[in-house]
Amino acid sequence: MRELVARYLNHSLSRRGFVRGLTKAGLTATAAQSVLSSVSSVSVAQTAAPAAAAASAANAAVKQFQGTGGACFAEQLIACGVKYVFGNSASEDAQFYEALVDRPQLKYILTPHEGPGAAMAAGYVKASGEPTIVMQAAVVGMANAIGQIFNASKEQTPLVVYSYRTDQSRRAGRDGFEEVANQEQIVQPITKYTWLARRPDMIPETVRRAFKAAWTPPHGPAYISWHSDYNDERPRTEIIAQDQFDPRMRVRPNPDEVERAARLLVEAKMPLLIVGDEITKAKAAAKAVRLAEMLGMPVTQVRQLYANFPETHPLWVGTVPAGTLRSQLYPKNPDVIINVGNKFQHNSPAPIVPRGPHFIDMRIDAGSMGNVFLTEVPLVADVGLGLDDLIAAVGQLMTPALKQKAAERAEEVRKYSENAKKLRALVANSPDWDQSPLIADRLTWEIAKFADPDAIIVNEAGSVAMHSFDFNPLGGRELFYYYGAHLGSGVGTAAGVKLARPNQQVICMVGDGSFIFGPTALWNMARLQLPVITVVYNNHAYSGPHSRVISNVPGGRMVQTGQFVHDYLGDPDMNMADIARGFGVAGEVVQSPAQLREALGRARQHTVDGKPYLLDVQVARKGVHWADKPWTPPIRVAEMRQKKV
Ligand SMILES: Cc1ncc(C[n+]2csc(CCOP(=O)(O)OP(=O)(O)O)c2C)c(N)n1
Ligand SMILES: [Mg+2]
Repeated sequence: MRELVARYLNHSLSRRGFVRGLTKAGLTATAAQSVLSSVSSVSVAQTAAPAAAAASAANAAVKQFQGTGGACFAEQLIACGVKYVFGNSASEDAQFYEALVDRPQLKYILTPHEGPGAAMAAGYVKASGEPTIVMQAAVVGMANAIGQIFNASKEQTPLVVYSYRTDQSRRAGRDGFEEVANQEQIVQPITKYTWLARRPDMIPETVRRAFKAAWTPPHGPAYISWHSDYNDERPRTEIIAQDQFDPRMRVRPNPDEVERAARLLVEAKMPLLIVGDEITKAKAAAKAVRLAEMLGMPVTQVRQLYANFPETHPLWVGTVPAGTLRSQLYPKNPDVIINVGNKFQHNSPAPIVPRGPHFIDMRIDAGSMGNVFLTEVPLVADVGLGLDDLIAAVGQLMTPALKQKAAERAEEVRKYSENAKKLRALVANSPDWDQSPLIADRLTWEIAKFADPDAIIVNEAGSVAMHSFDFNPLGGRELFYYYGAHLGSGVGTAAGVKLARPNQQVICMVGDGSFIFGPTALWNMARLQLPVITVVYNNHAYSGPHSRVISNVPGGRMVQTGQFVHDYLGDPDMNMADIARGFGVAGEVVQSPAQLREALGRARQHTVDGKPYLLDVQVARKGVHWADKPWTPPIRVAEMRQKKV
């Protein structure tokens, strides 16, 4: 009966055919008439809405559409502004692929593994600010994408993900092929919106809700799904443009709080600005600079995805070294701290901002406010608009005496930051500077010297310190850091970033361990002609986990015996240039600093010619208790073999 109702509602069955079907199914003529009248009221409501919409010129953005579920899906994606679909083959999406043939504006990029594929989509979203969708085959494909959905959730990336349910609506619940109960709930804790559409005609609305949830600040991933047979049905439905359902949450802060914040800032002895990713997302770095300059206020950042303030600016005092502001060398005792756009990742029991100083907290992510810090001065706002208001309020209060005070403070900060810059440059004085294999700091320094003034650095280089780049969100070098920390994102992210920004140099710095979690995006670079330079810091090890294990069990048996089961990736050594070649990307292994410069030259030539290139740079293992040839567990099946087969 359910099928009859669906066919009647989507106009593939006449009234007479519907009643005949019902009586055949065993209903009496009266019961069949009663079902007809209740179903007809739904049908009238469905068709009345389109009629009203057509009458209204203002509603031109609402389009009536009838086609397969797959075509409805494609139509709604186009209406959402999607240009690229990142997918991995899913046979039950056949009608969607069919719909793409005559919709060339929707371009499908096949990614051979869902993890790097989702990273590529996320990289594209982050670098372009444009919507996209990632799709995979049912739960089997979704499982591979979960790591990147997790990253998107941590990084607040508006990534929309879809996979159908292989359990079709008429056989679900029987533990069928690729079926898992409550598939969509697997990702619920790491998405802003998770939904299973219950009818084919609900596909576009479900897609719209996913885009609305993902793209309403604070951003985050959304996951949608439906029974795969819905893709084959032919519902009649509405397709609606994105701007018609965007709540346009670009909000200004509470004016009373702005006034209080301005007063605290101008009266502060030593204010401190912490910048966060919402600044980059709102393209508000110039405003953050303006506020800092008005007040002669030093600026810092704790762990984030982007570099949100020009690192060459004299008010920039460097990133907080050890997670909490207590570890900050300068200023030692700020009395007013203002956060603009950082949601804070607390990695120790102590709050990042200590209790004591006044705390002004400006961000759109109200959900992350008031959890660890007190809401002394909460400025819930789009940080671009919030900074506008705060700059205006501070401007009103600035007397000549206060301006003088700010100028003196700016001079003090400048002295500190110039000195800190000199100290940072001492990295090149390391006694191991010219050694082969290279020390990681030398490699980073060489890349920084080589990179274009507006290069984009995608960094997933494990335990490597970032220095020497002088990132500058105001048109200089940009950083995409692996904040989410599910490894295997770097190469995919770099591919997506290059797709979004073809006219900027993109360099991917990646640890060997991280690289091997997700190299398949190299194939996308080769196929799409994405000239990214990938540099692998190949220390044949998990250096970070090595050091962290020792700090957890400092004098234990592992240290005494040198038996670390978890950290050595050599024996045999992996050759990343060979792996790249297999994906159609040229590259080479680099042993020494001298070779590196020449190799970087070849990398540049390849990218100028439109081709990606990979450098597998041999990097020294640093840190305590590394043997030259580390021990590996003596599991050798050769000894167990009795037959030479
Ligand atoms: C998907 C995933 N698996 C495991 C980890 C745990 N983990 C953190 S760092 C790391 C090793 C990274 O190695 P590499 O990229 O070579 O950097 P290195 O530590 O050598 O600098 C691992 C396995 C993780 N973060 N993500
Ligand atoms: Mg490594």
